[in-house]
Amino acid sequence: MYDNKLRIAIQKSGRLSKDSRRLLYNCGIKINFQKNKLISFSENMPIDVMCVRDDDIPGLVIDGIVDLGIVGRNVLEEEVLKRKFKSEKISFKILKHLDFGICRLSIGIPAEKKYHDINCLNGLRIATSYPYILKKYFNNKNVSFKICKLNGSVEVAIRAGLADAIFDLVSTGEALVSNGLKEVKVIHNSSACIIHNKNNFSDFKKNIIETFISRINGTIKARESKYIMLHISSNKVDNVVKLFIDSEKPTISKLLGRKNMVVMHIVSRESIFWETMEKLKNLGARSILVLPIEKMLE
Ligand code: PRT
Ligand code: ZN
Repeated sequence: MYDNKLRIAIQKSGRLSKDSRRLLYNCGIKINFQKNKLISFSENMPIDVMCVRDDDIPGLVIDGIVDLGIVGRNVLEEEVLKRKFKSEKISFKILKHLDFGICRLSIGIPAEKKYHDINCLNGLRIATSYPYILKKYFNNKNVSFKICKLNGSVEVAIRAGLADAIFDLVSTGEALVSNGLKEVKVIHNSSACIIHNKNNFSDFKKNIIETFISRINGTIKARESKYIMLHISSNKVDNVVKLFIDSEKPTISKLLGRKNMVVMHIVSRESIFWETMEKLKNLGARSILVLPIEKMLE
């Protein structure tokens, strides 16, 4: 592998591709993505991006073909269990859990069927694209089942007479309902994550990875944080501070021409809800501004 460039694998097209590209963009990594090109190059950093099917990403990282990968934990876990089953060597580490691609792997059965616990599924045929995760769970519970491995259209497997139950990804649950199914057991929670191979990286690559992760942390923190400005009577400053216990100490300055009034600048670590705004107003705060923060580096 090249030592003078970091190679990152992301999903080519699908549910994670837009967010993965946005993440790179927000971290200041400019990529000139070319349609149908396997590898795209960064214009401003020594980084190449490989656009592939999500299922290939864990393997590319574990085999050391790319340095980093952005993939769902569901796909990662399935690949890891598959390799463990084959007694293959696995070397990777989750560098960062991300806040997109949030979903769960659940068991679905026909809506009219009764369900008490997992034993109700004993001996049934279950359709899934995730046989290893399913097998691990059922083996731990000592429940037997038959597998119907499908790479897509899992939710129609029961109606097509291929299976009695399904084990599939669920986000809103709409797909289950529209296929006459109900979710009876969540087995695995998932979201996207960044993984890397545990191989020793050169100092050069280590530096780029550190910068990348620190920028991701900065963008995530910035997204959750808000910048607040308000005018308040100086004897109410302590009451305002108490409303933002997790925030750093505010900056306070004089308000020109208004004795006993000050301007407070606060960086809040969390979203500001209407309730907090109303509490501020009740304390006598005026000209309350809540602004989004674009980037934050600490
Ligand atoms: O072509 P490639 O192999 O790269 O893509 P893919 O078709 O295998 O995957 P893709 O793009 O569908 O999903 C990529 C990843 O997104 C998954 O591995 C998960 O980590 C994550 N993700 C998040 C989801 C969902 N949410 C999701 N809802 N993946 C799939 N779904 C499916 C779900 O199974 C259902 O069929 O979307 C449908 C609608 O879901 P509901 O519950 O919102 O109705
Ligand atoms: Zn896939």
